[in-house]
Amino acid sequence: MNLLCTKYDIGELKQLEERYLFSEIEPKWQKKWDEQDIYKTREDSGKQKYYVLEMFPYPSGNLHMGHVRNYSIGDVVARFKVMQGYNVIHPMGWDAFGLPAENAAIQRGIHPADWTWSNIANMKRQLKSMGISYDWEREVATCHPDYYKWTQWLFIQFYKHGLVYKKKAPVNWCPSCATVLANEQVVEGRCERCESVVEKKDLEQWFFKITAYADRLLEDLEKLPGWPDKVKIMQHNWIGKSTGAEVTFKTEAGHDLTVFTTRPDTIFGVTYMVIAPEHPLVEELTKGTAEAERIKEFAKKVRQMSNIDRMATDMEKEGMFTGAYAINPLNQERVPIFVANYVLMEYGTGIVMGVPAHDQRDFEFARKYDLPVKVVVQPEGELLDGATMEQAFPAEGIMVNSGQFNGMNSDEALEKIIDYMEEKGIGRRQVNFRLRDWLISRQRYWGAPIPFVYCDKCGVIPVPEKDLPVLLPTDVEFRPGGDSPLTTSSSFMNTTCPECGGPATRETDTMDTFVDSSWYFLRYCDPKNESAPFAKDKADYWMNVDQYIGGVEHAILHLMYARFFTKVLYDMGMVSSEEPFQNLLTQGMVLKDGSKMSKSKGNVVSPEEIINQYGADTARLFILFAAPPERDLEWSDQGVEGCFRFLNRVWRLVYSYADRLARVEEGNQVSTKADKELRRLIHATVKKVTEDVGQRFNFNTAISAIMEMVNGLYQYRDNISEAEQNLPLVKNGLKHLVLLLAPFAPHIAEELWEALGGTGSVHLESWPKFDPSALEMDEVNIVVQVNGKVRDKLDVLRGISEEELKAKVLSEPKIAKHIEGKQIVKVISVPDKLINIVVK
Ligand code: ANZ
Ligand code: ZN
Repeated sequence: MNLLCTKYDIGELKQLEERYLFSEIEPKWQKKWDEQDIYKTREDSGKQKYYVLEMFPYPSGNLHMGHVRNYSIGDVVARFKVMQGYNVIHPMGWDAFGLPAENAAIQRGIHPADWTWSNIANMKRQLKSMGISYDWEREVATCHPDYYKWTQWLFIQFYKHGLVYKKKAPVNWCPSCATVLANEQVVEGRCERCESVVEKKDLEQWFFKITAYADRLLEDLEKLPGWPDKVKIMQHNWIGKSTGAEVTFKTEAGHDLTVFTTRPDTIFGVTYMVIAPEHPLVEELTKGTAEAERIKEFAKKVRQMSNIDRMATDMEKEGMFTGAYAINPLNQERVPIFVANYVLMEYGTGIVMGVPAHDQRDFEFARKYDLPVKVVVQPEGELLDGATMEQAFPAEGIMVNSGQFNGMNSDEALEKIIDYMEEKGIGRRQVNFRLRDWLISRQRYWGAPIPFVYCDKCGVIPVPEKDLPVLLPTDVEFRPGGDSPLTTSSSFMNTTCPECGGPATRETDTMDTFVDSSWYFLRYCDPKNESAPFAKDKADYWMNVDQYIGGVEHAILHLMYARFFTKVLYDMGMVSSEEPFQNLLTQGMVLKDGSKMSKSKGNVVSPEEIINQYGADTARLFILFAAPPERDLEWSDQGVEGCFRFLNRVWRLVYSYADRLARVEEGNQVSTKADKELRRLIHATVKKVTEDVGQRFNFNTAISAIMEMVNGLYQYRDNISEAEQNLPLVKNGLKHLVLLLAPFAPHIAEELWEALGGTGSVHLESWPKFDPSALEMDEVNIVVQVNGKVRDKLDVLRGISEEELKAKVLSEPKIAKHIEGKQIVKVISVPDKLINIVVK
C-alpha cells in the first residue's frame, strides 16, 4: 500500500486499506514482476523441469473469453509447479499467419503485416493485464522472418527426406473471381465474396507425406495415457486403419476394376459394382455411349459435395448405370457397373463391390435402383431372404451361396477367401488408411513462402539453405479475385536458378498455417537461435511438453500434425522423443445463455471490460471456479460478482489483522478446541487444494475449499474473544490462505503477502505442505496403566485400534521406562477409555 502514501494522509490511508483497489495493485505488481524478471526461465540441470504450454492464439485483435479460460488454466498450473520447486517454462507466442490479415488488407487497405503486428501488440497488452506468468523473452511470432526462415528450412529437410511432393489435387475455385478459395471462404458451397457456386479445379499442389507415418501415429496413441480418451478416439478414427483385401474384377471390355473391401467373405453376394463418378475409368467405360454426357453432368454435381456429406449415412444415395458390366472373379456372375455419390474418389481404389445384403449403404442403393439382394452370410438361428429383408445384415454368421466356402463361419471364410484369391492372383491382403497426405499449398500471400524455384532447364529446385528466408515481398497488390497476391510482385517472382544461374521464377504458394504451429513448441526451447530452428540440447532439456492445454477443436488436425512433425524430427535425429505432448487437457467452451459466445449471436462478454470492472484476479477466479476445466462453462454476471465479493472478503480479513500481526511470529501451537479446529482447517485446505490442483485440475473445488477456509477464519475471528485468539496461529492461517490463493489470484495474493510481512514474491515461495497429524481432530483422552497403575494420559484419535494404541503407548518415554527389561504378557484395553499393559 506504500504506493498510496504520497497521495493520502495516514488517516485516509487506514480507510483505504479496507478497500480492495484492484486497479491500483494489478498494474503495480505486473510492473514489478516484469522489472524483477521473475518469470524468466533458463536451463538448470539441478532442477526438474516442467513445460506448461497453452495453444498459442491467432492474433485476431482481441482476447476472447476462450483465451482467458485457456490461459488462466495454464497459469495456475505454471505457478503451482513453480511453487512446488520445478524449473517451469511457460512461453507464449502468436500463430500469426492466415487469411483474416489478407482480408483486412483487401477491405481496409492495411498491409497484413501491419494489421497483424498491431493486433499482437494489443493482445499482448491484454495478456499482460491478466497477470499471466509468461516468459516473454521466449515470445515467437510465426510471421516473423526469424521464425519462418526455419519453417522453410524444415520444409526443405522434409523434402530431402522424401516427405514432400507435388501432385494435382482439387481446390475450391470461384469462376467469377477467378481465384482459389480457402475452405473457410466457401459458405454453403458458394463464394463468400460474390456468392457464385464454387467449383473444384485440379491444380498442382504441395503435400507432406504424413501417410508414411500413419501406423506410428496410430500405434503411439497408446503411449499417451495423459491424453483424454475422446481425443485419442478422434485421432484413431481420423487415421482410420482398415484391414481387408483388394480384389480385381474385370469388365466385359477387359478393364481392371480393383476394389478395396473389408469384407472379402461377402464376395459371392456382389450384385453390382460402383465407381466414384469422377474416376478416370468412367470416361473409358462410357466412351461413345448415350450415357457418357449425362454421367459427366452427374459427376460434376457430385464433385461439389463434400466428402463428409458423401459419407453421411443419412445422405440420399444417387447413382447412374454406366451401361457396362463386370465379371465376379469368384463365381463368374455378370453384374452391372454404376457410378454413385456415396463412393469417394480418395478412399481405397475409388471403386466398390456392392453387397446389398451385408452393407447398409449398398442395401439402400439396391432397393432404390431395384438391384438384387443376395444373402451370403446367414445369422445363426434365423433365415434371411434377400427379397424381403428390411436392412442389411452386417455381422458375422454362417456362409451360404458361396461355393466351396458354404457352412464356414464368415470370419474364418474371410481369411480362406483371401488365401484363395492370392493363390489365383485375383486379389491380395491390403491395409487402408483414411488418413490422406497433408495438402499444405495455399494460394495466398500471408504465409511462409514455399522455398522452391522453377527453372526451365533444371526443373523444380529447392532454395539453398543459405538463401533462406525467402522473404515475403512488400510490393504486392491486394485485390479481390485474381491469383495469389505474390504473383503481382515482380521482385519476388523473378529470380535466378540456384543450379544453373539462369532466369527462374519462384513458387508462389505459401504454406498452410498448421505447418507453422507444428513446431513452435520446439522454438520456445531456443527462440533466438540464428543457426538452427533450435539446439538439440535445449530441446532435450525442455521437451516434452509436460502439460498442453487448449481447445478440443484442435483435437485432430493440429495435434496430429504436431505429432507427425515430432516423429519426423526424431527420425532426423533433431529431437529425442517421438511424441511432443505428455499430457493434454482440452478445456470446454465458454457459453452465455447456453450457446458459445460469438459475434453473430451477440452474446459476447469482453474480457477487457470485465478486467476493467472487476480486475484480472476476479476474472480469473470466476472462470476457474465456474466449472471444471474440461466442461463447458456458463457465463454468469452474478458468479463474477460473487468472486469479486469473495476477494474483498479475503482482503478485509487480512487487513483486520495486519496491524496486530505485525510483530507476531507465525506459529502452530494449539491448546484450545477452537485452535485445534482452526489448525485442522488450515491443513485440510492445504491437502485438498494440493490434490485438486496437482492431481485432478479440479480448480473449482480447490477454490471452494479456499472459500471455506476463509469462512472458518472469519468464524474464529468473530467468535473467539480477542484475548483468547491465538495470533501466531492466525498468522499461520492467513499466510497459508494467501499461498493457496496465489496461483489463482496472483495480484491480490502478492499484495496481501506483503501486508503479512512476507518479503519477496509470494510466487517464489514454496508450496505449503500439510501435516497429517493436524488433520486428526476427534480425540479422546485415554488412561494408560502398567500393571494396573496409572502411569500416563494420552490424547488419541477416537476409535483408534488396540494395535495402534499399543504401538503409540509403547513409544511414550514415560511408559517405556516402566516396561524396560520386562516382558509384556498381556494387553487389556477398553476402547476410547483405558489401556492396561501387564508386564513381568
Ligand atoms: C464390400 C462390403 C461388404 C463392404 C460388406 C462392407 C461391408 P472402412 O471400414 O471404412 O475401411 N468402400 C471402399 N472404398 C470406398 C470408397 N472409395 N467410397 C465409399 N466406400 C468405400 O470401409 C471399407 C468398406 O467401405 C469397403 O468394404 C467398401 O465396402 C467400402 F458387407 O466392400 B465393403
Ligand atoms: Zn536452372
